[in-house]
Amino acid sequence: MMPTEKRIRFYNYSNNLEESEIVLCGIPYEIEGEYLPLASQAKIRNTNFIREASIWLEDNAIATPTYYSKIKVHDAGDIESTDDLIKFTELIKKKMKKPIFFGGPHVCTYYPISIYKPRTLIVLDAHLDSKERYLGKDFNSATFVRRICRENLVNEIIIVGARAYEEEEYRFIQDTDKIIMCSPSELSEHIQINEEIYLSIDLDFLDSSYMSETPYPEAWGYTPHDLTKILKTLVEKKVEVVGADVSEFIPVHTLHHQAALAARIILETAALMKYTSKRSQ
Ligand SMILES: [Mn+2]
Repeated sequence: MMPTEKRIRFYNYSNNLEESEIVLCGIPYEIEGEYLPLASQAKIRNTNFIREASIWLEDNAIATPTYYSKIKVHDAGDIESTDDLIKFTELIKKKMKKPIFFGGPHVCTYYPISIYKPRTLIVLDAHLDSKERYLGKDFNSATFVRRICRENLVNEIIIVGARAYEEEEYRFIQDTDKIIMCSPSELSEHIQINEEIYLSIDLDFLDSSYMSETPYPEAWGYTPHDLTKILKTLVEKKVEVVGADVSEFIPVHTLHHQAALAARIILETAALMKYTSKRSQ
């Protein structure tokens, strides 16, 4: 029912749940039955490939003046079903912890959003994920932003870095005043000081030359430096990050350096959460 304990813990974090403010939870790509042909080609589970890469990373945070080892993080293992994801997120919220979900399909963002209902959802993504239907279904990683919008789960959705979409979903976004599309450099003007946010990072936000271990890689994209600037913007705005995810990782080619980049992004997200947290100041 609850996430399983794994032998490899992310970044060797050994803190237990009670003493940690931040809780990591892996999501295997198979969870929603999405993109199974590609997922089944992966030679190793996405979450454990990232965990293994994380062990060898150095300690300094890049966007915030801290060290990863100073952050109390609990690795709760992997979620195995969406029912478990819902139950686990409810438990973490009740315990007033901040979750970071990693590796899984982007549709999984819907569940923590429906439970935390943050004021603002910030999505870094090459895509809009706002289609009416995709592959014959109205709920999956290409449509879930539209559902969050329709169900009024948040006040505002800011999509940063989108560069690949259909006319129909682009029009939907233009017609709603709930969703803003912007570039990384424009993000600052759309966020209030102390804003409560959930941060969702689809790894295909990065240019496909940096990140190809993702099911829908896109060129004309962004660099890790652009991501650092975004994180620094969020620090300047003193946002309160209630939860986050780093999604869409499939190690089909077992490219270690890309797993290491994904692991760094997870650690940077934890550092942002810790550094901007009102509770720990
Ligand atoms: Mn996406």
